[in-house]
Amino acid sequence: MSKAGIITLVGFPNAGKSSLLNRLVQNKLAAISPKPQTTRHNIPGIITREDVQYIFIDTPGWVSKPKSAWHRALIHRSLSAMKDSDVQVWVLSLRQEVPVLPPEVEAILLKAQGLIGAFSHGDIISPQERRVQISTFQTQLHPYPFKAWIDVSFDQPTNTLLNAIADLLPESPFLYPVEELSYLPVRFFVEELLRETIYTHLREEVPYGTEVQVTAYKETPTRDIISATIYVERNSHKLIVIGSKGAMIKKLGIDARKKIQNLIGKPVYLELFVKVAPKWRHSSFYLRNLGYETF
Ligand SMILES: Nc1nc2c(ncn2[C@@H]2O[C@H](COP(=O)(O)OP(=O)(O)O)[C@@H](O)[C@H]2O)c(=O)[nH]1
Ligand SMILES: [Mg+2]
Repeated sequence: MSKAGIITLVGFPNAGKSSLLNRLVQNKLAAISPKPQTTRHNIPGIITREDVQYIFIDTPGWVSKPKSAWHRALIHRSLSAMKDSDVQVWVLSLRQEVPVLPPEVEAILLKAQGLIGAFSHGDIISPQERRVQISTFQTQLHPYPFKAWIDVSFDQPTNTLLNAIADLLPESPFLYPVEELSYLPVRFFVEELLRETIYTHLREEVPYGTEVQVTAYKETPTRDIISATIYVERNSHKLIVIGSKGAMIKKLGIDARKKIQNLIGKPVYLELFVKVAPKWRHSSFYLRNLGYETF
């Protein structure tokens, strides 16, 4: 009998969840950056290996001290994915302290049926520090029902993790066609790549205060024509995103277009607009329009 199920990648921001998703599915699905809150959606990535189908969900991650309606919406997204999953892979950066968990996260983890601890960032610390950190995590997190601990840092293969997950997945027919990589439309991944580009080129508060929406996507035989709007919180940020004589928006467009072309394997014409949505991170009106559930 085949196996199939949903595996959420959970943990604090910057632990390495999105990097792990991309490595597992061998594709760039999730945006990655050294800044927190780069991931804002539950991002599905599917792989099928022999008789096991893995439906991975990368999540935005937990925020210890939510400061806005937006933070609360991000936590809610992460929690709802966790509740619906067969296996939870908790990504723990060996560079970070043992974290204090938000109570609602702790409650779910304590009852988890298929919890795996996955270590990251072990490749950039000394071997001794790596061993010590791993045993510190294992001791401090012993109340949680971990079924396995696996080092998935960049210098380690991901096979061990895939095998450990397979042991925990239920018997089931495949839920998606074997060659399917994701179940979300291309425009979703276009937004993801645009956000990564913004996080790469803009500094300080500006990237957190931006949100991206693809407003039109037209496929033609020779190329895809895409329009997208970048929302910013303030007029001063709009000027930064556009840049002097349009230099920044041009750079963003060129860089994002390359990434999108790589993903879809076809030339792209990308048109970018910048709009001000005042305080959207605190406004349930804007949050709902941008696809967040609000509370
Ligand atoms: N050296 C090293 N860097 C990592 C590892 N995992 C993630 N990173 C880096 O850590 C940063 C945050 O990673 P990301 O996947 O976006 O974390 P997320 O917020 O949990 O999704 C990025 O700069 C990654 O390149 C790892 O195992 N080793
Ligand atoms: Mg991420």
